[in-house]
Amino acid sequence: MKEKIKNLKIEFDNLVQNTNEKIDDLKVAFLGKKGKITELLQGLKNVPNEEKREAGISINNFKEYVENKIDELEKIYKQKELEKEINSAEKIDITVPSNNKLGSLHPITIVQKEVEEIFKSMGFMVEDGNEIETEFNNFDAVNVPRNHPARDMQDTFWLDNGEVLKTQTSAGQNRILRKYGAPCRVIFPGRCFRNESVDASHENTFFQLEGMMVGKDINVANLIYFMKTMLSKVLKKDVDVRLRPGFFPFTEPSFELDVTCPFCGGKGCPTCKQGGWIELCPCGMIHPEVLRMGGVDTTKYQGFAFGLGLTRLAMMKYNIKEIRMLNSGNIPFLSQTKTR
Ligand code: FA5
Repeated sequence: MKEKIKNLKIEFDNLVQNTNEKIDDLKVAFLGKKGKITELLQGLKNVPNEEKREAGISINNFKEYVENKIDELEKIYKQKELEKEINSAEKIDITVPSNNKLGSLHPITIVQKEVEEIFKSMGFMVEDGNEIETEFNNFDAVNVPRNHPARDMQDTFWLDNGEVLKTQTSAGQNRILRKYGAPCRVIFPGRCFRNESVDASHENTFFQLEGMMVGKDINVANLIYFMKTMLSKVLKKDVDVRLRPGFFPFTEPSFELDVTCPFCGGKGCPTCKQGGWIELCPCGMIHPEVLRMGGVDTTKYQGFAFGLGLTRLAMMKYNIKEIRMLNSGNIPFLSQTKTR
């Protein structure tokens, strides 16, 4: 047995010298189920009893030697592979002159900036919002109690920790009211997410721009004035607006605000489905419960709020018929709106 082990060790050492990265073959040949070490172990039964113990120890020592050597070879092989990868990886030559093609702003960003400037000129502040919101901010704080059917109006992406991907910019209302109190004029644009089927005019990820004005004697006429002024400026033509009754738990009364179709001027065309009006911006007078939860004294103050569909507004402004183009990352399409 001793002689056998000695010869096998010589054979193994020779193979290790010339393995040429065929480590797996070596492993199978020596450590595999039908490998040479298994064979040695099976041969133990033929060894005289008085030599069995010593032979067993020798085989195990040899096995350990082979295992360690193979481990070592595997480590060396991995290191070599890594070095190969690093050396062949794409190298960036920072000395090559640029082709001068700068990126362009996304159409939605352009419209967002325009709307922000218009509202700023009317005394509004611009705030940021979170994309992950607490259930409280997204629903409870805007008067949508637990188990209320209104929670089903928006298909929500829930996170494992019970928070949500913001379904509406209205989720920022409570935080803004607590931060600024009354009176205040604030807009807060943001990305929203809804777990709904995507089609030419619905995305699961889109932008809204929320606005709130809280003060003394604020009424629906103020709401109409600000919306009309903003939309005329963004669309660069005089537009009329009209209000239709709507329902939102966080506004009372609630409205759907329509704008005269900017493509046909209200005469009727395929875009407005011949009606002459396009639905653009749900809005209403802030529900007293929402103001109260935001710490505002409702005996002194009222306010209006609106939730402009910013993605839809960008589509209208640039005559984009397919909403999916906006999230497509298609550079030729996105760079058509030249402004930086
Ligand atoms: C809301 O989200 C309310 N939070 C708006 C609001 C704010 C009302 C303040 C009153 C006061 P709604 O679910 O209708 O409402 O969405 C508002 C706008 O977001 C829509 O008019 C539409 O322009 C846009 N929008 C909604 N869902 C999608 C979608 N899947 N893809 C693209 N735009 C969408």
